[in-house]
Amino acid sequence: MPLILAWVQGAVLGLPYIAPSPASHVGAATGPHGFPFWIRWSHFFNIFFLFMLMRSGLSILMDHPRLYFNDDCTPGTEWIRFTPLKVPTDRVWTAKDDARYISPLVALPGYRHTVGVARSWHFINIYGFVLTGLFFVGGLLTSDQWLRLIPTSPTVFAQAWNTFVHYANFHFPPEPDGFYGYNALQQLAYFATVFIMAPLSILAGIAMSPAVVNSFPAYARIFGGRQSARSIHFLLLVGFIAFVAIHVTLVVLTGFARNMNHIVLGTDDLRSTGMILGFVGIAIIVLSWIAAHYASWFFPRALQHVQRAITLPLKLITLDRLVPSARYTKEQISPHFWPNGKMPERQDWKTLAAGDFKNYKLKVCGLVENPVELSIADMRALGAQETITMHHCIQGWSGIAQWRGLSLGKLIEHVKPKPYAKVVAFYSFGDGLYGGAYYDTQDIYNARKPECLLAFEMNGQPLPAVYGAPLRLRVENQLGYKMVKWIERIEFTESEKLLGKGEGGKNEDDEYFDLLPNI
Ligand SMILES: Nc1nc2c(c(=O)[nH]1)N[C@H]1C(S)=C(S)[C@@H](COP(=O)(O)O)O[C@H]1N2
Ligand SMILES: [Mo]
Repeated sequence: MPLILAWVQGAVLGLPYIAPSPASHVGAATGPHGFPFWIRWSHFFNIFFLFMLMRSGLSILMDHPRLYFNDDCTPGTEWIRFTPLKVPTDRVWTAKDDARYISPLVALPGYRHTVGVARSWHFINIYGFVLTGLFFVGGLLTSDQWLRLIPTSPTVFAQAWNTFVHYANFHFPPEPDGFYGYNALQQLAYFATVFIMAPLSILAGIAMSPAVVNSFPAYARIFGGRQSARSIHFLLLVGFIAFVAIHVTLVVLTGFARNMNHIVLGTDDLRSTGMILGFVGIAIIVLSWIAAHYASWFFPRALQHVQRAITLPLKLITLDRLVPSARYTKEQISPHFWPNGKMPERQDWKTLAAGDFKNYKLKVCGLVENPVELSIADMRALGAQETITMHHCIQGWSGIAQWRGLSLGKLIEHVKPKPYAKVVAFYSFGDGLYGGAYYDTQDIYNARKPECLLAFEMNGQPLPAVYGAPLRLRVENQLGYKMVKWIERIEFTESEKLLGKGEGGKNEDDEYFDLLPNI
């Protein structure tokens, strides 16, 4: 649309006049001069971190390759999908079945079912991206360099439009020397990238956190809801890709050697040194991608631990403090709720299922004064509680459902854990994707939170088999994989390190997921 307007204007009225900017007279300009070291280095690190985020983001996206503007993610309601598949309706189609392959040439690490590793990269690099951004903006605001990026007069919009008409008609407007200042459209583009797109990406990212959304649903609503936030996060990725493509093209077409000397060396001349060093910089960035793939395939456990070391302390003092509180209504319950996981194949579960779980007894054992075995009726007698919450799967989909069950806090009171019991482990009748019983853990602090339930009802009905009958966990400040379905027994222990491969759960052990996924 703007393109057509620009063509019509160019054809009818000719190209608009653009007043020469003061910056186009070399040396005569007042205002910011040149590119000090902190601009040049933050430019480099920004490329480095932005590409890490974009590439790992693509891997995360493809684990649930559909985007929605509604929170229930009903198949068919997505506004865009990156999978040729329609969701079959004649059989159970889990979110895991729906995950796609993406080439490691474009995504980090790429391939299928690598969301855990991709998230490690995403969350490690977000620190670098944010620190680089703060460093850069700090430099801008404490020098006169802010004049480059922040428009000071509303005429910038008219000038930017005129510049756009030139570009749209394949004509270069008179360019100021970027060493002294930018043209109006360039200024607006840089301003939007630094001061709108980057912060908005971070804020939309936070609007996908289960801890935030289930404590402050209103925060997600600023973005139009949790899935809308995911869509916006994606659209901003598209925005960054478009910016990079146009920016690089124009840098090349408007005096490549001079432009490269500006941003690499901080000089304003026509030597080829900047270009050569620039290519070295690009080579370093490409090598960093190769190194990142190497680490992903050969040291995923180390990567998982680095991510944990960097993010866990911050989560413990921020997101993990939030207490989820159900704030959804019955009307908001999702018509569709993606199932996930592998149905139990064990004979004892099948026998129990055939008898409607009347003979089911949950075993609670380990470091407790009062080990018990409880039927569903016993749990009801202990006192049932109801919540309507939003489920967040690590893959990206969400769904709202009502859950009824025994508060874990009450069970903890009832069984009296020993003082050195710190962790509660939930074992499933079902297996994980890569074999071996599915299990996961919670620290007692989270297990005691009011919304933490052992649910035996979903949306007013006994828990259906695919959703975890007879009993499943609900911990609303965390991601779905922590919520073990088809629970067989619960064990209190000193540390998650004593169980499985020691990472805190089946997915943590086998797919390098986070121990504490508040986001
Ligand atoms: N036993 C078991 N529990 C499990 C899983 C699993 O594979 N096995 N998958 C988890 C994941 S990844 C999610 S998102 C939720 C899905 O719950 P739902 O099927 O009710 O949507 O269950 C969790 N609990
Ligand atoms: Mo999940």
